[in-house]
Amino acid sequence: EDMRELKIEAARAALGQVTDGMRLGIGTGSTAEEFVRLLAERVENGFSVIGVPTSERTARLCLELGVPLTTLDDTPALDLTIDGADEIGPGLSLVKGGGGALLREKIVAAASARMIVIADKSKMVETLGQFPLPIEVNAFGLRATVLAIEGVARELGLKGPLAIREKAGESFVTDGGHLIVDASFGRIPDPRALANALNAIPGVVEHGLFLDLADTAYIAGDGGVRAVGA
Ligand code: DER
Repeated sequence: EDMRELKIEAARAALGQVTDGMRLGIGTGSTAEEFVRLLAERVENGFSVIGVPTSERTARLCLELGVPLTTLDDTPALDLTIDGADEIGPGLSLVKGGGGALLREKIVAAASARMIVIADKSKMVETLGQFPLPIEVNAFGLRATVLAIEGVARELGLKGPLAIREKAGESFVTDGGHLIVDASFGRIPDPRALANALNAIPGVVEHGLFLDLADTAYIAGDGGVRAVGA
């Protein structure tokens, strides 16, 4: 099947977990957008949900398709977040941030009682790190922050180029006004140790290691969709 079909199947499986009246966190990326499209159909048929979008991009799609939106200020406790991932590793550890929305995605996921990840089978990995790890950094002191990231990586035996994410020849700027450093470590054997070390760097706003956040993943493959537990 083509990739889009797989994303739609994973999204449809997650939709089955959404019940009337739920307060949702709505993810970012092409798979999450298939979920928004399916959710919008249910809303058209009288389903009542409200959602907190994890990016301006997702917000625009929800507005266009009629999915009712709210904010975390008005709705600080969410029932369920549905989002994609760039990599899904052991214990449903995730690398996220390929779409640049990792800060709002993690804030929304952390405010939710449950998090379901939807993905095609290509996202499943034995060890995280093949996908460059997105690290959201404050623009102030960027070079010092990059040095600090290199330092903690070296201490953890991780090596690999760091790149400031660009878009159309300029530095990519997130919805939150920050920059993103993509770290190509290749393999991250101990994601928890790296997450803790990155969290201690003042200039690091957030990173794309989502650990102990996802409860279930719906993975679409050739034989259909399978549910993977944490
Ligand atoms: O940026 C993100 O975290 C997205 O969820 C991304 O990781 C998945 O995007 P995709 O569904 O388009 O692969």
